[in-house]
Amino acid sequence: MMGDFKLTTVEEMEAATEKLLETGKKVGADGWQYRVKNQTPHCKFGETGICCKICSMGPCRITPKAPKGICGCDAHGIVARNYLKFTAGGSATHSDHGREICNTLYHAKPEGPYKVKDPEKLIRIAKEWGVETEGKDIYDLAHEVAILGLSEYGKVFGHQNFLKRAPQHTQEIWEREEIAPRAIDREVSCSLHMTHMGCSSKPEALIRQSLRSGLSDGWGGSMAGTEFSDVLFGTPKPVDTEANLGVMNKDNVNIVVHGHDPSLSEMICEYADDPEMIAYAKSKGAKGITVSGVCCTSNEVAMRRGIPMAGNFLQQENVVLTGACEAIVVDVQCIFPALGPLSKCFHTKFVTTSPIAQMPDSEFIRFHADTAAENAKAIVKMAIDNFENRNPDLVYIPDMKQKATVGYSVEAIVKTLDGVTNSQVDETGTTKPLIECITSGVIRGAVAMVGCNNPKIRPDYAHIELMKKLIANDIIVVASGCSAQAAAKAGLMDKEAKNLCGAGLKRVCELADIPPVLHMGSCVDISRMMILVSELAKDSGLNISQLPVVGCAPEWMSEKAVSIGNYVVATGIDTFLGVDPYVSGSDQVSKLLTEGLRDWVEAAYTVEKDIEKLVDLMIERIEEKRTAIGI
Ligand code: MSK
Repeated sequence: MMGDFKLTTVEEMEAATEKLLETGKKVGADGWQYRVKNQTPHCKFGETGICCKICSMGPCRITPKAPKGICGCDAHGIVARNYLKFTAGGSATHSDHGREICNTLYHAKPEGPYKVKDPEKLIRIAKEWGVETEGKDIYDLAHEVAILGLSEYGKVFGHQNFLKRAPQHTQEIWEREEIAPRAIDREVSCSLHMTHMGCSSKPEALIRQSLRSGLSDGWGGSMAGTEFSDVLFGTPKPVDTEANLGVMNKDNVNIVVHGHDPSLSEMICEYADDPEMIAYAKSKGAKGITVSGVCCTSNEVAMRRGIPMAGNFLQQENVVLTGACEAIVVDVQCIFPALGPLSKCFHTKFVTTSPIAQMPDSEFIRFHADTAAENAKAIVKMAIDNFENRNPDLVYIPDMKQKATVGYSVEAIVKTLDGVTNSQVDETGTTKPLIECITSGVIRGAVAMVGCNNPKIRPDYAHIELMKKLIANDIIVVASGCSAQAAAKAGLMDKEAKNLCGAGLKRVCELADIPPVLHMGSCVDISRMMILVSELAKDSGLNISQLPVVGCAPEWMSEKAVSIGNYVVATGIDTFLGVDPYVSGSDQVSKLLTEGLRDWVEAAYTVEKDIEKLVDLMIERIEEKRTAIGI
C-alpha cells in the first residue's frame, strides 16, 4: 500500500463474484462457472487439434491405432488445417469490423450523427494513399477514402495499402516469404479454400497462409478499424476514467455497452448524455444515467470519452447479476448467448443490434448508420422505462473500482514521452525519447499484453501478476482488449501504480506523468502497437525483431486472438501464450510455430501454461535481445 493507493486483488474480485452468484442462485440464474464444470474434462481430440470434420466421411480422429483419417491425412495436416481455419475465423471477424467502420465513414455527414472528428488524420491517410486532398471538402474526402478503404477488401491486384507503413526490412521479409497479404477478403477465402477437403495438408503451406491471413487482419482490417474509428470519433488522448463493477450506480439507470464496434456505443453515449434523456430518467425516479462498458466496446468509449469500464470478458454476466442493469446493449463479438436467459432472470433488457450477432431471448433493434440516432435514442429510452421494473431486493453492486488513465494512441504516446528526455521532437513526432529510455536501460523493454480471459486460466490472475512482475523489472507494458481492462480493474492504470515499478520505470512514469501500463485500446487497436514498433524500428535503425519488445496473450480464448498472434509474430515480435492453440497433437506443427517460424519471420511463439515461468521467459527474451544489440 502506498498512501491511499492499493491494488484490487484477484481474491477480492473473486469474492465479489461469489456474492453475485449467490444473487443468481436466488433467481435460478446460470453462470459460466457452472457450465465450465459441466464441460470438463474437455475432449482430448479437440483439445490437441486432431479431430477432423471438414468432410462428411468422418469425423475422423487420430489415435495410435488410426494414425490417418479416411482420406489419408495425418495428424500434422489435420492440426495445421484446423489452425488455419481458426485463424481465418479471427481474421474475418476483425476485418469485417473494419469494413463496418469504413461503411460508417462513408455515411459521415456534417449534420451527423456521424461526423469527421479528426480531419487531420483523414488528410494524412488520404495523402498516404495518394488521394488528392487540396481544396476538397472534408466530407467528400471522407467518402472517397471510405470507398478506397472498402476496396482494400476486394482489391484486384497488389497488396494492402497499409503494409507500406512497415519498415523496409519487414516488407522484404513478407515479400520473400510470400506472406504479404493481398485483398483482405481474398486471404480469408484462400484460407478456407486451402483447408477444404482435398486441398492442402502440408503443415508448412497451411501455417504460411495462417501468417498471411493474420497479416491481412493486423495490417488490413484491424488497421482500417482503428484508423477510421479515429477519423470518425477522434484519436484517443489520455483521459481519466474508472474500472470495475463499482462504476455502476445503484441510483441511476445503468446501460452497459458490450461488444466491439464503436459506431453503436458512441451513439448510445451521445444520447445518454442528452439533457432531455437525463430529465426523462429523473422523471422515472432515477438520479441520472450511467453508461459503462464490457469488453472492447468499453475500451473504445473509455479511451475517447472516459466512459467507465464495468469489466472484461468473464465479467459480462456479473453486470446483469448486480440486479441494477437496465439494459445490456451489444453489437458484435465476445457476447455470451447466456446473456439472454440470464437477463430474463432479472429485469434487464438484453438488446442485440447487429444482424451479425443475433441471439435468442434478446430484443433486436437493428442498428444502421442512417438511422443510428433514432436507434440509439430508442435504446436509451427503453432502458429508462425499464428502471421502474428493477427489484431492489436483488441489487448488489460490489463496492469495487479503481482510477485509470486511458487513451494512449501512438500519437498520444509520442507526445507524452517527449517530456521524458530533452530531445526535440520533430514536427510529426518521433519515438526517439522512448528509444533513449530503452537504450540507456532506464526502461529494459516493452511487453504488449493483449487478449481475453479464459476459464482455463484463473481469470485476470495471469494478466495482473505478469504485469506486476514486468513493471517491477522496469519493463513498460502496453495493453489492449480485456488485458487492458484487467489492468485497469486492478489499479495498474492508476498513475500511483508507479510505486510498484522498478526505479527506472518509476522515474519515467513521474517525468511523463503516465501509469506504467498504457491503455492502447481495443482488440483491433493492436494495429496501433504494430505502428508503434514500426516507428521504433525506423527511428532506431534496428529491425523490429531486434527491439527488446515481446507480445503476450496469457488468457486468450478467441479465433481473433490466434489471428492476432499470427500477425504479431509475422511482424517480427516474439509472442508468448498461456493457452495452447490446439496444436499439441502435432509435434511438427508445434515445432514450426515455436521454432521454425523464426527462419521465416525472425520471431516465433512460446507456449507456457505456468504463468511464473511465462513471465520469466519474457524477461529473459527481452534481456537476450538487449545483449544482442549491445545495450
Ligand atoms: S473483447 S477477443 S474477449 S480481448 Fe476484444 Fe476481450 Fe478477447 Fe473479446
